[in-house]
Amino acid sequence: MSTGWNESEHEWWRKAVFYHIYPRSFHDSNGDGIGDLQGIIDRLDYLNDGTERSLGVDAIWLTPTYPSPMKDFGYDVSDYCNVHPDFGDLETLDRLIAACHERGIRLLLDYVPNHCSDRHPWFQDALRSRDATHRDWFYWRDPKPDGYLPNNWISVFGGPAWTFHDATGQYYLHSFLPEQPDLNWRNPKVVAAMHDVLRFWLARGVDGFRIDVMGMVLKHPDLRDNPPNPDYEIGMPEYTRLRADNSLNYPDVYSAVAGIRRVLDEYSEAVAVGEVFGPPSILAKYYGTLDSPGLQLNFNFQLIGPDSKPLPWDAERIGEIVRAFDELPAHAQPCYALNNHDRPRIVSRLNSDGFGGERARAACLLLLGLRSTPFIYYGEEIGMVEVSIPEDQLQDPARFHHRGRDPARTPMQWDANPGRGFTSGTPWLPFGPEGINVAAQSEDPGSMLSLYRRAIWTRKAEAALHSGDFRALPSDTGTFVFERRYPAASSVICALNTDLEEREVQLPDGGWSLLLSSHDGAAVQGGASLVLPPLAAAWVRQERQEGRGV
Ligand code: TEU
Ligand code: CA
Repeated sequence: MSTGWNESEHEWWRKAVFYHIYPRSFHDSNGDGIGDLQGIIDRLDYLNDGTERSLGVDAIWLTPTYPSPMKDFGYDVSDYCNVHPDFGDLETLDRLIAACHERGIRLLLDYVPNHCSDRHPWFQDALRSRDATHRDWFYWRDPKPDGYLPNNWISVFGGPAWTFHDATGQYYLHSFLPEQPDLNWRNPKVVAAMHDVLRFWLARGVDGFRIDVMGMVLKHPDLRDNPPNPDYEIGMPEYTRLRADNSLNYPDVYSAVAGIRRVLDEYSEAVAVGEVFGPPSILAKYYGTLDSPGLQLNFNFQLIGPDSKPLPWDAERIGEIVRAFDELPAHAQPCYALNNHDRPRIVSRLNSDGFGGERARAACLLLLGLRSTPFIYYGEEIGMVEVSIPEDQLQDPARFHHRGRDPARTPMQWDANPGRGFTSGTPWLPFGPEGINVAAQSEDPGSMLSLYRRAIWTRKAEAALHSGDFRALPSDTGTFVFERRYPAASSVICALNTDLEEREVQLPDGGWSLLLSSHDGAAVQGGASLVLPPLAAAWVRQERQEGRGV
């Protein structure tokens, strides 16, 4: 079975297409309504069986599968080196690793360094007394003289970032829920213990990690107040009332990043992708330098946009974002995602005029056409939508979007059966519309799933797409056009029309032919111009011509 890449390639992740699985919602193998690791094993052939009948992804990232009270659905970890019984056990995870590797699929786990669960033995010990062994593994502060909070920080999920512990008379810091106390990465014992967590999994054969809120692990040493955010507007999430100057991307956080990278480098092919927030100049720091490398990949969420304001589907805005990132040094491999488990799904996000599904098709060719390591969120490839969930069935503790994050976390829809092929029991969250499912789309050449499959396999076959350089081309309003060139092979131009009108794009030099398009009606005329229907994207290809200038 061949999946396309040379297995031992050190920087395999540069060419890879990643697939992000929310394990609770992928496939339930035992009928308890909760997706599990065996369920993922059962569905691996869908992800990549070595043929173009499968999606063809090269790597998978699982959101947390560790023991957890599930207050934040696994981002409250009570044991970093085990598996939650809802998902299976260590033996199931070992089998998943082996089953992935048999198919040439790499497996990334989610590493949650900033905080653990209040049920973690470290925090339970810290609660015992002020001189408990693990007390300074967390941030404890006395009340201010007036009895008030130690600083003005706001939890990302709302409310103060401090909770008072009566028995020991101090506050502890939690950047998220009170049940998620922040670990003190200024304590070398915490760093050593958390580095050992990485080694534990890497030694078991895991290929790397997505790292949760990497930019929070080191804060201002004095935990200084954050300044007010002048751009805050009513209706934005409460935590954005303050700028996170002293709690996010604090300048010495990059030393913690470099330390994590050194551990990864003990295992030659291990990779990490950071969940980081900031403009390209900040993201650059997480990549580090060639002399002092940071994480190999860091998410650029700008194509999704901030919590309060999703990015409008606008060619100029998209082009600015992509071009700005391209200014970074070449080793800073871009890493774009259009969806994840925290953000409204793209089909619904861009649907104010009812054309969200059309935009999502074009977005597929943008995501897979960019110079980037693309991440696809489960269900994105079948156009899953935000599911409206009755108030009494909502489970997510965070409510900064209208209905929290549950609408983007509903079970994968495998077929139109009552259990959607996901479960034989009652699903932990309600299903979306039954018509959106894998079975219905598998054999339909016009479906979203067929488009994703073709785009992924085409990308694999085209050096220009998976390894070519990037060059933005001048183009008319409403369009974003760029070229991917791979010396001595071919060039591919990716053109995006975000307008509701047809557009014609001039192609340099001629000799272009249509490779793939999101919509019927896209056509190359005379090898030199490309007609794009409203809201469409297309890839066109040219054999490398000797002597063509830069
Ligand atoms: O998210 C970090 C984070 O800051 C998000 O809460 C983000 O602001 C928001 O969800 C975007 O809409 C990570 C995880 O991805 C999230 O699921 C966890 O809840 C959070 O960390 C705490 O671990
Ligand atoms: Ca299950």
